[in-house]
Amino acid sequence: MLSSRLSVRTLSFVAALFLVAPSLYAKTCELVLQGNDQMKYDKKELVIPKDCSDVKLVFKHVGKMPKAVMGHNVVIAKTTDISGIRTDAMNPKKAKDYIPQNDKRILAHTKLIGGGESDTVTFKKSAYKPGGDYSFFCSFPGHAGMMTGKLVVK
Ligand SMILES: [Cu+2]
Repeated sequence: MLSSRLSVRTLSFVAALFLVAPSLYAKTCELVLQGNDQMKYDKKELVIPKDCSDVKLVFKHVGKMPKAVMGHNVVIAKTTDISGIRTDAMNPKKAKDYIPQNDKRILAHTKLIGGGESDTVTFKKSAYKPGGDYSFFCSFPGHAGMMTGKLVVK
């Protein structure tokens, strides 16, 4: 009698876990972006779906030109912070590979890559406000004018 009561209690506990589980479930959403030798990304917009807990950004340089000539990266920040980051990216005292170091305005970034290379970065969606104004761009000198897009957070 005691054991059957226990098992009913255990069963309802397990059932409750199943009900709670979906909201605790970590989901990594994958975004894929390409850059090429024509100084262009293949997308003008990246969208982070609502139900992701983590975001994995896969960035591929599909060109052939070396990093020193046609290097690309992806830097994500609030749109209002981009002009300041671009300025600091050009300052060799502050930046390494055109990424300002220890810069809290940069929410995520890949490394700088050349043709045929790729880089992946994973970050938490919780750092972004749904509906916020975010952009991604390439911080290689002279590229951001062509290589900028909007990051939409659902
Ligand atoms: Cu670039």
